[in-house]
Amino acid sequence: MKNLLTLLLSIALALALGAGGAFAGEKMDDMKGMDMGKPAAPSIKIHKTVGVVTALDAKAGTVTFAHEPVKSLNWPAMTMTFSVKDKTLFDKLAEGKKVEFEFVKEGKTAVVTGVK
Ligand SMILES: [Cu+2]
Repeated sequence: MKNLLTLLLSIALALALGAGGAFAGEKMDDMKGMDMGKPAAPSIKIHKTVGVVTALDAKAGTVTFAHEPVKSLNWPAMTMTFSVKDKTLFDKLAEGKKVEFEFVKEGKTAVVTGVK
């Protein structure tokens, strides 16, 4: 329980910092020059699992996975919809395809950050 609380607090903090950073235009520009992919706060935990794409909507930026359990979140296997902000990830997604993917939690939303 304590670990979960710590995780939630760090996510809340990271989101607060992230929201602040969005208004700091200079900082964002600096980040673009660095080859470090998506600007994600280091305290945001990346979760990994395997899932089969059951639906996807590139326009809406969503993908539904029937995914295997996620140990780092204590999630059982389930079918759920994820948000996809990086539209290039749709190149690697297709209905019925089984992929390894990574995601982060942003509040109640799970955002896919990588697809293998
Ligand atoms: Cu799930």
